[in-house]
Amino acid sequence: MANNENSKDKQLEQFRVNNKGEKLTTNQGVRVSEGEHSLKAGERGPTLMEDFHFREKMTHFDHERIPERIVHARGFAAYGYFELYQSMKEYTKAGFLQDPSVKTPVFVRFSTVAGSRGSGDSVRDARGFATKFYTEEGNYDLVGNNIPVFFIQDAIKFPDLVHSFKPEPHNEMPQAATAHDTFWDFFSNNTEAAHMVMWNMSDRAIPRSYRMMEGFGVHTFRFINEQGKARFVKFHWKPVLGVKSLVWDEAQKIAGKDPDFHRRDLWEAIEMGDYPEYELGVQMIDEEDEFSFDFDILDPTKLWPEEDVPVKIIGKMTLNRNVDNVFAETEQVAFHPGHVVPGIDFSNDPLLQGRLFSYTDTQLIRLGGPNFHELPINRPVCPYHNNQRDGYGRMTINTGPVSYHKNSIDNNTPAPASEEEGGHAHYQEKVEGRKVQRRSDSFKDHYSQAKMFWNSMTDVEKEHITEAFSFEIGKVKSKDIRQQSVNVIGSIDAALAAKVADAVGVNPPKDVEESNVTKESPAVSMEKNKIKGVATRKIAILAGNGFHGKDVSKITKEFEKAGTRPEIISNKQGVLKGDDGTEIEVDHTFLTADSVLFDAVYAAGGLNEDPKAKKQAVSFMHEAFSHYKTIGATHDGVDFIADLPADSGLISETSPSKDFADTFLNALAEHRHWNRQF
Ligand code: HDD
Repeated sequence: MANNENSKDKQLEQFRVNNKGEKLTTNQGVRVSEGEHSLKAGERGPTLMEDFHFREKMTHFDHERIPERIVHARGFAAYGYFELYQSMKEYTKAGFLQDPSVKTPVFVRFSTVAGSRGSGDSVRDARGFATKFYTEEGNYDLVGNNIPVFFIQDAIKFPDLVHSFKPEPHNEMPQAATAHDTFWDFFSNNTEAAHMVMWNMSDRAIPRSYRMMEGFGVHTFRFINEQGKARFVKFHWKPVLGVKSLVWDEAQKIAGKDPDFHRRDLWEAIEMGDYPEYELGVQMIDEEDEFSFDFDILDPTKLWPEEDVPVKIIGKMTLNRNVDNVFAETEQVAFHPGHVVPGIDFSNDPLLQGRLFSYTDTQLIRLGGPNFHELPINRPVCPYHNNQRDGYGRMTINTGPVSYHKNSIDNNTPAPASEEEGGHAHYQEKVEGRKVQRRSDSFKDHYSQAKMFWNSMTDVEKEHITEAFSFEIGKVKSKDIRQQSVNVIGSIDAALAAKVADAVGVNPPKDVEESNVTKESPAVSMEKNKIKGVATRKIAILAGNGFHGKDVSKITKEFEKAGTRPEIISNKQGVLKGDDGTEIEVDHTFLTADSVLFDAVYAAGGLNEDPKAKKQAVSFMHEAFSHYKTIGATHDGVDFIADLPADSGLISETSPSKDFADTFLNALAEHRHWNRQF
């Protein structure tokens, strides 16, 4: 049976419940006649244990919370589908990668890594990008991040890494941040983290939107085709809208103004029909070329430069449906890098090998037992049959006496399938060696790709990385750790280390050998790969009564036509009247919105009469300017930006020309105007 994009949705339908219009019952289905008062001995007397409705309601409530994920606790998810552009038959026998006419349903959960479930969305952190493909051959999970490398090389160090970036144990501070002593102590003593930390200090770690970031499978996996030929493979997600980020000051303010910034953005985009899209790319290396690179392709702190191993775009994922219930779906979804289908297999990357243990283990405690695969969100869309039985929360009613293999009673079924019948057979890689607790010498180089990343940055990106290091290490209380951290940076780039040292009050590194790598990989630079566009970007229109009705309506319509999302901000809610009687509904006030929540601002006028509103509008515009955003003003709105220096991102026209909206939109397509930085 060919899969289709709706097969998961159809399966979920049988679990959906809506209580609207129904009578209140207990979980046993008994209707209750009283919902406000517990059973008491006399109106002013004690509550009686006999009140089964009270007991049941209270017990259920007392158990509502489950442990949050140890990492990636804060996340948000959506449904969609994956479609293939071209058959990948030559490289893999994975069923969902054969036929471009098949659409595979997916569920994607995006997350931050360090923060608790209630932490802010816009913190500096890697973002999780976990995709569950509900294929006809079973679930395939691609559990990646928005950064293509990882902090450590061996999974045994994962608890150390996580302990170092989580809030410090003695005072549980800071929340959702690496800017503290233990993380930088870890960094300076575990230099394999150098490359990933460069990415973390870059603007990649403060994405504008989940819709505007890349995803990476990080590890080297294997593709295996029908003939049994294997190739090494790395997976990439490339957002159709391009990769866009916030600026650090803005990100920090958003964490206060709207801690739900990224989940709201994803939710609203899907509700409005602006479906996020990501193309799937693969990099492949023939097994014969395993040792042809100046790094070990099994080392998860290394990427395969896209200039050397091109990314082949093979399909596209579209997210088009929000969840019905965040707990049931987003919270209970259980990902696992070990959920693979025939045609996809593992490599010996020691980080991946350890992950293969950790994920089931964590779900057992988090989801309370071994039957979490039966939760609606986790069920495959194809049937599954085996002799696993019982355990907490078992939902399946397995009939018949047989729960063992081999058996005569059921004619030796369920029986393993041959490869021809679609059975997954582990790739028969030849392995030999002594049992050792050592790391290969080929994993020893910690700095070359960190330096390559630095070499690949534009001046603007370098400046942001320098500031990020200065901020993070500047928050470290121990001067020794600040010094050690700067010394490690010195092994990447001496000039960068000197700047950070100056900012954080320690000495530039002495006797530290700087990496002499000159190689660049332009593909890792956001700025060099900028995709210009305005679709789905949010424009704040500042307006008050008396605005120029004709001009402002025309400009707003042009903004909408271009696919942007304009919203009206004023000093109070309600309806605004223009000079010609045009009416517009206010979306937000200066109290409920803020410039950091928008991509651009247009001051349309009408607010000058009220001195307080004028002040708020001026500060709104100035803040947007300081975050390098596009600013436009017409009519008396131009007064708000009178003292700002002219540049290509500032469009001020008292009587707007017919090109005003176009000029504004072209400037918005640039995303930010970095010339203001220097
Ligand atoms: Fe992990 C969750 C991604 C290394 C152990 N990881 C988790 C999630 C993502 C990643 C996206 C959230 C899934 C969701 O939304 O439910 N993890 C990665 C990547 C890694 C990585 C890209 C490196 C390449 N992880 C890693 C290691 C270990 C773990 C080395 C342990 C050996 N990860 C876990 C976990 C989590 C998890 C503790 C917490 C919640 C969960 O699994 O379901 O098992």
